[in-house]
Amino acid sequence: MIESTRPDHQDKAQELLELLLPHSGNSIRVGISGVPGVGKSTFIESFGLNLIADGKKVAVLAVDPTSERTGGSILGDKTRMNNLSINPKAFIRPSPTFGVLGGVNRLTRESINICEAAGFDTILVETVGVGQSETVVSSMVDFFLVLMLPGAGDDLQGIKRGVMEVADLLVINKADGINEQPAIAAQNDYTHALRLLTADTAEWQPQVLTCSAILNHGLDEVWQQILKHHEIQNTNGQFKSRRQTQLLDWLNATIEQQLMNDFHSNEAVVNSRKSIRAQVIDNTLTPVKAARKLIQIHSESKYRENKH
Ligand SMILES: Nc1nc2c(ncn2[C@@H]2O[C@H](COP(=O)(O)OP(=O)(O)OP(=O)(O)O)[C@@H](O)[C@H]2O)c(=O)[nH]1
Ligand SMILES: [Mg+2]
Repeated sequence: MIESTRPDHQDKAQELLELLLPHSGNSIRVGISGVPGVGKSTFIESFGLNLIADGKKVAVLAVDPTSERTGGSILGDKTRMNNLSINPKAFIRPSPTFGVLGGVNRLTRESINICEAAGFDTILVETVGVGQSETVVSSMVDFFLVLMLPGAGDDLQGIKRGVMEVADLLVINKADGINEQPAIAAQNDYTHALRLLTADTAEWQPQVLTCSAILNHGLDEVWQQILKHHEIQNTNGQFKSRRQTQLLDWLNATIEQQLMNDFHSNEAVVNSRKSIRAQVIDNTLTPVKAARKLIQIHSESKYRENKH
């Protein structure tokens, strides 16, 4: 229902979500990012099965920054999550293809709430580490984990500054076989790099761990970090305030998006826009006055609409 673009479905979906609100929120939300091929799906398969063995219920969602444009979707095949995808304690939802009203961003947030109401206590949100997707995902989770490759640490080329800033934990995956030593070298390099970026006084110092998703090595240490972070944030109140900030950001983003859509699709605005733009280009009207004029046209048209 929430994936439907039909307006009546949308209304129903929002009613449903409202009913579910009191039952959602009780989970740890973890974002998992990393370049294509780093082993995100393999990691989630092993990690998710460990959690289930520990008595948890695990939901896996995906944010695909490219799907809105191309219609592609990560997690499309589920082939790297063979056992997890058939486990009754797991729910895996691929990123929807394009056409979702308000975008994949909205959908993932709403899916998180629905999964929580359905009793999933651990939500894993997978995203490919490209473009803005890290920022988007880190703005909807409690903990942001970045998977890295061994060897890429030599000159730190593999990591973007923006990612370092949102990461709560870096994990060098594929630390097995011939990659075991390079993984430890990368761990040292990233540890030094992170120290330069984070203040000594910060209550949470992001660590760098190594793991092998395929051999299921080192994954328990990752979970321990998540639990430790959760405990600290619960104690100092940051868990609650981070979630509140996220809700308000979402509210603001939705308002902006809906107002912009309404404005740009307004017939009166569309009719006047061309000539007003021309005056701006001609330097006969300042951009600010032009904007005010268009906004005025929009309000007047809304006023007339309401009177009818
Ligand atoms: N040696 C080794 N190989 C691994 C490990 N984890 C994943 N791989 C392999 O790396 C390849 C990519 O793994 P995926 O789990 O599909 O990676 P991904 O990050 O989900 O990739 P995309 O979905 O394309 O972004 C596969 O061939 C995996 O078998 C690991 O811990 N060790
Ligand atoms: Mg994958």
